[in-house]
Amino acid sequence: MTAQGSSPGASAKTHFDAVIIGAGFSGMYMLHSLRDKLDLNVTVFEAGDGVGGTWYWNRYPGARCDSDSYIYCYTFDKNLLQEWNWSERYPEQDEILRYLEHCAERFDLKPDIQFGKRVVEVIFDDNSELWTVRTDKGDSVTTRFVITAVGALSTANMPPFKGLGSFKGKCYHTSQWPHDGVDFTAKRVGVIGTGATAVQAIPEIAQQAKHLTVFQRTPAFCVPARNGRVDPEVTRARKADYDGIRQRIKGSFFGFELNFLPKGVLDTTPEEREQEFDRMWDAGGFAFWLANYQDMFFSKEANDIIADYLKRKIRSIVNDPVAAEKLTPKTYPYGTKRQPLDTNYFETFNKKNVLLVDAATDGSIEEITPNGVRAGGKEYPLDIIVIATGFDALTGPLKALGIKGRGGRMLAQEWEAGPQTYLGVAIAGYPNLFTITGPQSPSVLSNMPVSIEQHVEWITECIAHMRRNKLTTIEATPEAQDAWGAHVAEVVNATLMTSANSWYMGANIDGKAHRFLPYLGPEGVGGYRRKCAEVAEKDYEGFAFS
Ligand code: N01
Repeated sequence: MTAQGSSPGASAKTHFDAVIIGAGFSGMYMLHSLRDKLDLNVTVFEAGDGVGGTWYWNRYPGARCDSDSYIYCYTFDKNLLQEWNWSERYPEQDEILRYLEHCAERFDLKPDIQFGKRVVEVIFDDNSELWTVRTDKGDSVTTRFVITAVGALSTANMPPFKGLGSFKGKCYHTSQWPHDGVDFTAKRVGVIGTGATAVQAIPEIAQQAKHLTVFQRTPAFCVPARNGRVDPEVTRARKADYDGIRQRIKGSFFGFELNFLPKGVLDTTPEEREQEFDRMWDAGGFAFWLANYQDMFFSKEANDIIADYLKRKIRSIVNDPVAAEKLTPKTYPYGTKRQPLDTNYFETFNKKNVLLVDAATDGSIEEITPNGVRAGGKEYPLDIIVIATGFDALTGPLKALGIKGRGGRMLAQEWEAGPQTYLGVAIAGYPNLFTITGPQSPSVLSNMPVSIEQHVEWITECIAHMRRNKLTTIEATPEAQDAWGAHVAEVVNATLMTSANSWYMGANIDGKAHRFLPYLGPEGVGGYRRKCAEVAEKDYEGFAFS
């Protein structure tokens, strides 16, 4: 594969006003903002050979977005909103990638993106107050500002299964999928993991493979996606209302047009709530998760009532009662792990060519053998293993950048006990470094483009403020950072979210500190946006300038 055409000039320069790391949704808009609004001299380093980030890498079968397409896009340009047409409620990976390619062309971004270059070191010099950014291709450039646009779910979690290297067949992690696809025809396939990715991939693979074995460690509460073509009338109405849509999603809790029901499930009759549950189940998508009764995340009793509805659904779909029982979550409250959206996931376990190996009842994975996977003392022979074990979320991609701040302090070391940030966008001791959708910001608890646009616009205005006032550095104060960390913890500790072994908690990675990673603000992304605006209005309260 050849890298897409960045201009020869981009790699010849050695000093920039700003270096952006990553050319997905975040990095592309950041480049457009700094270069075209502030007229800065900017370069982007991108590890992939094309734009797209998440949508460049995750090409596994069934990969599509779980957010509704009409709001899973940039909203900063009114003409762009009018000219692009999404084909489906949840577009497939290749359609989103086409959209991002279109944006890259439309805003002429590629000349300032250096493809196929992975950043390996980002070091602050206390004397010059500049950063030096180095890549695996030998680049070394200096810059005033660094903006990480590396995504929250971009560092693959590849569990160190014993014997992994001995497998004689093919083995793929879902986030590093071959660009020319994988043919499962007549193959015995094993999928490890049953999170949102596997829930999308399993029904697709089962249709093609001779036999599919699913290795489940923890069952998932799934809700139907209810994907389908978008009615042109609906598209027209949305395009006419984009000003309203923008305003609603920006002020909402999760960046969707969804709001919790203004009452508790404990205040309803069984008949009333069953009707509401049916309505949400039939609507599909995130309504069941993010627009349910408002006590769902606070009361275990309320949560149990809601979870019971989903458990009954599993039993009604899966024919074999033993398989249904294995697929029924029992160890964590509903909604405390990311909601997977499915298309025929539970139905797939009714197929004759699909076998479920459940860690709790059949035994955990012990090793990968030359011929397959051994779990619970039994070997399952396979031709292809699909590893759908997720990511070292939020902190993983930042730790991998080799960031060293003031006095050589190392971010990866300082974050061993969990991330410390101010507003999830800046870090004390790391001047002029901004993290788009970083830990302790709403990030993965929101519809990502909404949070990305908010961060990009806030960072752009902050840098514009510095230029207007001839300021050289901005840095979060340790006091503001500590207070933010305490606030992030306090808010989430009042909910059930910390009771699951989720990747939100860092619990999926051996040795990773158990700390809730994103920010679940009391007023969601709308409240967080207001907080960030207030900080700026108060002359960047909590930051020190030089
Ligand atoms: O990863 P996951 P994912 N041995 O961590 C299991 C986003 N996404 O790639 O639950 C055996 O959720 C693990 O088990 P457990 C979305 O935000 C977005 O599926 O840890 N099994 C789990 O079942 C999502 O949440 C879209 O006990 C092991 C699975 O592997 C995030 O990506 C679509 C194991 C991993 O599930 C991550 O989802 C898809 C081990 N050692 C995903 N280690 C969109 O719509 C882990 N597992 C945009």
